[in-house]
Amino acid sequence: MSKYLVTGGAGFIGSNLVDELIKGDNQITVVDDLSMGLLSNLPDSDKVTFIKHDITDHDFMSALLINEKFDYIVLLAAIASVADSVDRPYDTHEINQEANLNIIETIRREHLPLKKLFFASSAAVYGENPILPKVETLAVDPLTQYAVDKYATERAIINYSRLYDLPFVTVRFFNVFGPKQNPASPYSGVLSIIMNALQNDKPFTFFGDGGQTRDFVFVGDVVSAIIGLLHTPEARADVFNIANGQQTTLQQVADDLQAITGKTLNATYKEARQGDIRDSYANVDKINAFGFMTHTPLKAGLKIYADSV
Ligand code: UD2
Repeated sequence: MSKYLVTGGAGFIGSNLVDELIKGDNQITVVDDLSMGLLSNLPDSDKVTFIKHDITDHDFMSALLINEKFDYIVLLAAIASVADSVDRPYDTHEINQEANLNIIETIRREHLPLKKLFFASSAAVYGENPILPKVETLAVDPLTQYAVDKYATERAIINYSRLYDLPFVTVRFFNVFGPKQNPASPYSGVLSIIMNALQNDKPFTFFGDGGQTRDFVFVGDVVSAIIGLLHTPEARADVFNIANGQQTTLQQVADDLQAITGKTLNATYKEARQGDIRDSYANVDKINAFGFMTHTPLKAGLKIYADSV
């Protein structure tokens, strides 16, 4: 039996991961403050222990790690939105950086046994570096507090792993979509907002002209990458892009969703959001070299998503 800690485990990506982990001989502790996540995202299983708590409570998190001695730790709790971080820079720093630093420092200080720790950084660290596709060796250009804190934590993960020989790994998520993405928040991923608008005949606003590009990656593929990295000992002290490796305009993906659902989007166009990146897509050669990450074609992923809501 393996013991997992998933921070942010009631959130979109975390709960999809938990759904997969309960298929094995695992015990999973979820710490989530339910600021974005939903308790209803979590499966009703005696393999899952849910703790509603804020990861910025350092004493609480340190005591949990020391008492439980997890085999695997997956750090997904975050202010997950670039736009939200622009409004809340200090909260972003406390959640996306300091809380995670406390966790890795506790592991180091207490010499906790651990098979692997995974931290989710973001494609936001590449900023407006015009070179495409984004490859892990590119110079970073963190444009918002969100990107600064994600990058700082990513570096701390790699540095701790090297300095103290700890099994830590980090990734840069591109635009993840799929079942359980909460459309209730304006800060949720754009595809969940479009899907919600289509289903409930609500208006949708394109921030910008719809010509911005993203690398949309299906959440099931992201889960395959997380689990693969957790169980590949040589994947450590390193960072990997997690994406589909395809560049798609927002307009194109909105058109695809309209075709799949058979509904018409009631769309308006406004100014681009502050801190928004124009173009983004990933080189995924590095993660693909392991062979464990699945790549669901975009339209197939959109169909699975549409069928789930
Ligand atoms: C995503 C991630 C973020 C970070 C970043 C890295 C989400 C929710 N956020 O931010 O965590 O990793 O990638 O680059 O996955 N948009 C509209 N109308 C709306 C909402 C969004 O036009 O109602 C636009 C938005 O201005 C942007 C695009 O859609 O140009 C994607 O927005 P997003 O919030 O889904 O994701 P992004 O790329 O800002």
